[in-house]
Amino acid sequence: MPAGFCSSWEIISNVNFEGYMIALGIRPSLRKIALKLKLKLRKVIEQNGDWWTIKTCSTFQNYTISFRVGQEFEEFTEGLDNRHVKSLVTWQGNKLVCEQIGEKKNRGWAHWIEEDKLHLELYCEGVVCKQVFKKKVNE
Ligand code: VL7
Repeated sequence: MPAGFCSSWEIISNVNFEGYMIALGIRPSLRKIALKLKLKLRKVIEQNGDWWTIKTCSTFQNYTISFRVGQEFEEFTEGLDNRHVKSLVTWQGNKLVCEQIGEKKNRGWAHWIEEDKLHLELYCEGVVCKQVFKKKVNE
């Protein structure tokens, strides 16, 4: 299994975050808050046996999912677009890919490692947001 995901990560670029939020139907007031912290997002990725946890952290709020690769789970995107989706994370080569089946078509994300950086693409109805994270240096 591809390694190197488990770490704390800080964002270094975030392209079309607003387009992704619009595709999700996030209201303008929340988009405004989110855009202010769009370059302060962090990811904390942990793995315990088969269980993965991905925490997305900001000064405003955090969002956490836990899953097993290959096992569908119910996801409630609480504090984001507040939708219920059926999610499934699988490996596609070296990419950790999630499909989020629900009201929004072609929704999901893909994570992979490239040159010590964590890459993330977020998809919703043909819109793509691209984020890159670098390893957080312990203080
Ligand atoms: C999850 C947020 C914008 C609403 C708040 C903005 C700041 C920070 O799905 C995601 O990550 C996956 C893959 O790593 C694991 O869950 C992205 C954050 C994207 C979308 C919606 C703006 C409200 C919130 C928690």
